[in-house]
Amino acid sequence: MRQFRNYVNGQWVSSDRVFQDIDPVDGSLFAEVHEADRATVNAAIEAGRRSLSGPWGSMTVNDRASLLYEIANEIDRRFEDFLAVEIADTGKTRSMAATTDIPRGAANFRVFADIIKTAPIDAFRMDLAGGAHALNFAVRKPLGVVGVISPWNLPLLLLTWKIAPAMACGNAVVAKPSEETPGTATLLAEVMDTVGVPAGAFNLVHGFGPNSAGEFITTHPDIDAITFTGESRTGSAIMRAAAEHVKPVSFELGGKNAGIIFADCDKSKVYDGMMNAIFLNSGQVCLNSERVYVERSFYDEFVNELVKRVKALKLGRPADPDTGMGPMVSREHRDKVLSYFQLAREEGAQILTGGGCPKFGDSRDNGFWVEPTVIAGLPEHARCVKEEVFGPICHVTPFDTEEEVIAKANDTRYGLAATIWTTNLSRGHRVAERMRVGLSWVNTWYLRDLRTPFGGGGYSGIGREGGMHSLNFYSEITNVCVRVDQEDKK
Ligand code: NAD
Ligand code: 6OD
Repeated sequence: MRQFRNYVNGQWVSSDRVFQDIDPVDGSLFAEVHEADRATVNAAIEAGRRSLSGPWGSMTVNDRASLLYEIANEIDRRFEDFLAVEIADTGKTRSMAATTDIPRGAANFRVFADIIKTAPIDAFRMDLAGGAHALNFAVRKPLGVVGVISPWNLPLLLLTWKIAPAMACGNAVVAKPSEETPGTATLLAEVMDTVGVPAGAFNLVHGFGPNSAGEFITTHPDIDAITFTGESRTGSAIMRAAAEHVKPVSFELGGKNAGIIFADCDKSKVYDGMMNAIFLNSGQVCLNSERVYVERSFYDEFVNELVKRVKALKLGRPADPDTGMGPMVSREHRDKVLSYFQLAREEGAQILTGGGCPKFGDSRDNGFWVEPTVIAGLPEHARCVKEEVFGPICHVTPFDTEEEVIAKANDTRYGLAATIWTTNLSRGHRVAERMRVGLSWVNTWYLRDLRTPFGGGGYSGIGREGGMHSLNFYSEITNVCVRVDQEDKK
């Protein structure tokens, strides 16, 4: 049986407590995972601290950037290993893992290597009375030991999205991947080992949240910052833990995102675009549109075509090129999504398609599948319109005016993303800017330039990462102010 172990101070660490890593396609056992106890997490944090005054701490920016490139190249070299493990952990389609998850895992290291090498610093000259002046300039230093806690939906992509800039800035990292998807994080530790990342600069611990590795990291007084992606409720628990020792936090949390379809949208693009926005990764992307608003004159046509396409979506094995959707990541998550299908019925929704579990007549019946689902007819205050499901479901509603749809889209405690479809250029700009979100897309969705700010407000998060925003979070910036007199006193 494959074993996923902890990686601490450049050594592989086993545990006598192991938990199971299950393949969600058919419920089979894929691997055993070694849960880090408190002593192992403490050792990881201490190793991180020591690395800052060892070879890792004395590397130049250029040397660090070269090492990040080597990590990216090694991920590329082991592409097929990463692909196989990511697929076994998540059940996602091979096409998605091969075009998004694994290449982005490598790209995150390259992008932040490039950005740190060219990152500007603030500098201000201040003239003083009597002809003297002062020169102010900012010095970028690592924060110290950063705790990285990540979710299961885009395991390698989201872990490296935080590890790469943290390491680019010279921090040591203690990373905890989701207990559901420990695989590619373990391969990443192998990569760090292979390319010679100094011991202690990167540490990996496996486990759960409360009373396990997640909590051991977030409550540790010697962690200098916490960067977290996951559910809003977990963010709230981590924020309480971080408050005790006044630690900076960067949070990328949940969403209940709106898709807005105007009748003048490009009909040759909107269906593919919205099928992706709703169902990519089986609806398990924080940016997915679970609320779809369609201008009334186009509503019937749009909904009929959407439902036709959803019915044609093939639920299949990851390697099958015809597969359009995979399973939910776990039994627990499948049950949560099914409970929302049930709630939709109780709230009086019309189920336009889906709403149940598929039957395959083969081993997939032991996996964690649900049907892609479209519902309609609920009032805006219904729980299914307000709460994040994080599954392959959307609620469709007609609207009449731009003002009305902006108000409805913004009527949420979340504030992550929106996608707007129109051929009216001014309207596209206008509506995008009025969305109360961190990310507005027009005539596209989840198109990413890694230099841009990424994140959300309200229940969707705290802060922005991406490009210089990441560097600013993962750095302690010291302003140095030097007084320069016009002449030296004799
Ligand atoms: P989750 O919050 O259950 O778990 C995320 C991570 O936190 C896991 O590693 C888990 O073990 C750990 N954890 C849980 N409780 C903890 C605690 N008390 N202390 C420390 N660590 C703890 O989230 P999930 O189910 O893995 O992911 C799905 C959620 O993530 C959805 O809400 C989704 O919207 C959100 N998400 C957001 C973004 C974004 O960029 N905004 C990206 C991906 C996923
Ligand atoms: O693409 C990214 O950088 C990113 N953070 C994506 C988040 C997706 C949420 O599920």
